[in-house]
Amino acid sequence: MARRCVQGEETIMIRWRNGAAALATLTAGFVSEAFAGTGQPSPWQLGMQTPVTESAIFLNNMHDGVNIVIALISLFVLALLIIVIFRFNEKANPVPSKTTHHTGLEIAWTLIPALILVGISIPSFRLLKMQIELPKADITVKAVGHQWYWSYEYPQDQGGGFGYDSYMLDPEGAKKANQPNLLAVDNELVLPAGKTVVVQVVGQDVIHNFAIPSFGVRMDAVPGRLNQTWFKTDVEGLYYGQCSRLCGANHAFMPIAVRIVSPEKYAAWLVDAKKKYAEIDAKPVQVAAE
Ligand SMILES: [Cu+2]
Repeated sequence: MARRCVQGEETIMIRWRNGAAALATLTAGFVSEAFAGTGQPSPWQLGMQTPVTESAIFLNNMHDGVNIVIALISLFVLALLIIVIFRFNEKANPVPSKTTHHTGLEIAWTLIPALILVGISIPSFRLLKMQIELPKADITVKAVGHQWYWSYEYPQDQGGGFGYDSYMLDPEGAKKANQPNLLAVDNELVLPAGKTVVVQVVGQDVIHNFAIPSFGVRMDAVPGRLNQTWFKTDVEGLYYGQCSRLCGANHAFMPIAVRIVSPEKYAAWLVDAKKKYAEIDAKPVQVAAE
């Protein structure tokens, strides 16, 4: 009888494992392909926006991987619960075991979760290092969060020397520009493809947050503190983000729009932008800790 039960359990476990693997593959496939938008959310989206930078790809893989671990653990616990419900209810098991300790089991259920966490922490710290360690910048720009808009500054020594404000377009303006409502802005942050861009992020009044999902970038804009983040993408296009720190009444209405263009187009844009925007004395700010 006991032998049959163990075999039955094994069959159940194998079935569960196969089912879980199929589900995980299905989920990962759907999440990363079918429902993701590039640079903006898409209707019925389930997963992250399509990643276009190295750290965003890493971040997405990490997210999908951890999701699979979560799914497997949840299914395992569910399977244990189902086994307990059917095999150890009062009818099926009228005389319960009086066991209170099982050393092997206690070591296992301490050690295995700890090892799973260590396993997750290794890629997690690698990702953190990738995001925190700034590579040598080809271009440095400054993003300043205000209640409730962003302003961008291009330093003099990189052909810039100007800055401008970036406000959300009203619904009619967004429609006219054929861009999504609540994400479209009047003046986009224009940057070249294939270059390492370091963004210095600071807040003018309260704490804002400079976040662009497709770049895997999310950095607090704190008054009196200069934070830095970076990205590099080869994919030209328009990428939207939003202020991601509650900053007041119009927090939801200060989107970020980054247009990635070819280096040639960027050079041409710089010339035009210099004429268009009033000159300011923008220099890359040195960080005391560096
Ligand atoms: Cu804000």
